[in-house]
Amino acid sequence: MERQSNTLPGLPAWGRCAVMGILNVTPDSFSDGGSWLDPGRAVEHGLALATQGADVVDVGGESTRPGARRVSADEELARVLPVVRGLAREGVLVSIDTMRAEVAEAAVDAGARIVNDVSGGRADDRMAKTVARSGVPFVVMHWRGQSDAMDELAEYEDVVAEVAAEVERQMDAVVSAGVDPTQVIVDPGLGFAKGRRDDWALLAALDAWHTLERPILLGPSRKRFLGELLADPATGEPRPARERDHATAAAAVLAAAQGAWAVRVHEVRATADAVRVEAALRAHRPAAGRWALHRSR
Ligand code: PMM
Repeated sequence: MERQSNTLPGLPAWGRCAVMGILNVTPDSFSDGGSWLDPGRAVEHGLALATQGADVVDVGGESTRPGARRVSADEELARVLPVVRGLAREGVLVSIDTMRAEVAEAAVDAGARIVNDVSGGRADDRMAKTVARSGVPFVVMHWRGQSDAMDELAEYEDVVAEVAAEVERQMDAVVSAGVDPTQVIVDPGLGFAKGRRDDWALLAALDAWHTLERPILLGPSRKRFLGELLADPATGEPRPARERDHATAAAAVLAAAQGAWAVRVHEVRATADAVRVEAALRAHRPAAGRWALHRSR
């Protein structure tokens, strides 16, 4: 499958899979909740992620872990705005992880340059028009419902085909609302209304997503499918979230090898190194895509 150029208007062309570092300014995210609630500490952590190799820092003020309840818009704004402003002032490329148009608009005014909406514009009808006005790239992730209900919505016959078709429909919807099609980034939404087997199937088939002709973002970081893969053999308990970073880097490099535009991760350094290894390998491949070895007999 022909891969699209992986460039977006107004953003750098990294020439490899980009790394989006996660900065959750929340008390309850599943793996880093509570660590960065203080705005000063959050900005410091965002700067550290950039130093470790994050090309983008994704700031979120509302947890989307399975079962999570929503916070008010005021609370979300109070959490994210000082952090977005502080990082943008330091020259960090910031994306805002929000399902609210009001938060997206205020964050772009504060310096965010990408809107990452896990609902792809479905949770707030004003989102697509707001993003269209702002003119920044927009992540349309696969989403079937809010976190307190999403586990029951993980029913598929052919997860790869259905998830891609639903994202394509949502892409059409946001473009009808005025979003420039060249600004859309697509994301299969690992862990969102997905079972463990669904996540593996989506990662295995990421290459097929190039039919959508849009840059692909993938968020495997510390997710349940990795925890279950690495479960304790004696107890069957999933590996704790903070001990899933090596597996995350491996999943990230597999996404990069399938042409992902970016991967979204908590622990940046390992993945930043891994995507560079993938890019170097690609640069050393012959144009025809395979080596011709000549046997002497
Ligand atoms: N996953 C989470 C939050 N935001 N955004 C995108 N685009 N893709 C994802 O897979 C994604 C996301 C949940 O993970 P977290 O609570 O650790 O941030």
